[in-house]
Amino acid sequence: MSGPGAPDTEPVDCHELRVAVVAASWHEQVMDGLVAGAQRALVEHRVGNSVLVRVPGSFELPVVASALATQGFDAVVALGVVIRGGTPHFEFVCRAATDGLSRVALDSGVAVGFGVLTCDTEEQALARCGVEGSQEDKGYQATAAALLTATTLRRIKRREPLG
Ligand code: DLZ
Repeated sequence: MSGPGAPDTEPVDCHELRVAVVAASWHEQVMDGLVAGAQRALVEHRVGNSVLVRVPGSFELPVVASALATQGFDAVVALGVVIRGGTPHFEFVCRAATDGLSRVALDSGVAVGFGVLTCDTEEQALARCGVEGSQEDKGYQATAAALLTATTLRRIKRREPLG
């Protein structure tokens, strides 16, 4: 699931939102691309209040995202990359990150952007992380999705018109 079908939305003004980006540290070049994409999205959506928190690996994303989601942030963007090796470790880390981040969103009611790449090879990850030569920019996309979701949640809570 990638590439074609991603929405082409114009950045909206999110200057009122407080946003946390939590980023894993494995696979430095890919992570640098994802973090840069997230930061570009924050600027384009005029987010003035944001923090970047690093964690060791993607397995640690949910617990830190959960802590941030309960500290008043309007959106939490989780960034990581898991690359398949020769052991079942890949499945365990991917599932922990995916299930954990879904749970954080549903339990907290805070918008969580899912920017975790799960790839067979580093080449696939580099093609998706927004560096020169990439076809996709998943750090930007995950951040834009979290900001739009946070804006919608804010409107629902304030009983403002939707749509
Ligand atoms: C252990 C591990 C492995 C094998 N691969 C990755 C990876 O590709 N991407 C990633 O973000 N983290 C990886 N980790 C580390 C785990 O996410 C976690 O940090 C450790 O198991 C310690 O809890």
